Amino acid sequence: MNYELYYWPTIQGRGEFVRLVLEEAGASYLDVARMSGKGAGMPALLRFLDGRGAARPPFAPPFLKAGRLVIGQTANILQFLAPRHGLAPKDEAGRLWTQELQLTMADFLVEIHDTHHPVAAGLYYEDQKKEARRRAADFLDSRAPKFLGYFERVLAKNARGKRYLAGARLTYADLSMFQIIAGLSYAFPRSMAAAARKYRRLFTLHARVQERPRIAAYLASRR
Ligand SMILES: N[C@@H](CCC(=O)N[C@@H](CS)C(=O)NCC(=O)O)C(=O)O
Repeated sequence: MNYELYYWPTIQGRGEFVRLVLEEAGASYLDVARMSGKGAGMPALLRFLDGRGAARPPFAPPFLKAGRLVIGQTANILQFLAPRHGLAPKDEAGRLWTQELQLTMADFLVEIHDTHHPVAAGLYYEDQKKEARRRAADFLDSRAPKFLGYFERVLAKNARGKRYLAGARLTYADLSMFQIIAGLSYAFPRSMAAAARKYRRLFTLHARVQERPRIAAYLASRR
């Protein structure tokens, strides 16, 4: 299947969680808003948001077009894609657990985002720097350790081995955790350098994902 990913063209954002699954799967996809020409670019993305592009319009990017399906909400997209490409557990309990981890990462992501946009998502970081400083301090003191500590424990408790978050094999939750650690390290380099000594399993997972041949090729590419 030829997938079409729709996401804001100039940032990684939530689109990156979908890209990582598509890249690890070796799937064929178009990153539509980053393309130019007829039926591509921002106009193509906006058509869906203003309701012209689909009978079931997504609220916000990312969304994925797969044949006639248009699927919104990051965790929902991943839950659709991953089993089709061997990136989700086969049993129901394993699938539910993987999706639970993904949704907890989605909660974490909102809090990460809000460190730079504590007053309003629509305002530039530069317009809310004072509030961002306060929010980031609390985030680094209490919220980040709570989330990171939780995921570190999940890795330690995995009865099927300590390499991945859910079960014995790589799942979409591991790809997303790679991106969470990468994003946090970009946003908070000093705190995350210290965190690397505390949350060793998570950082090892980040390195393990980064070294996977398809992910390494993707990270080295212009994509
Ligand atoms: N819960 C949704 C959130 C989607 C979302 O907030 N997308 C952002 C970009 S990462 C956006 O464009 N939001 C527009 C808005 O909230 O008005 C998901 O996980 O996909």
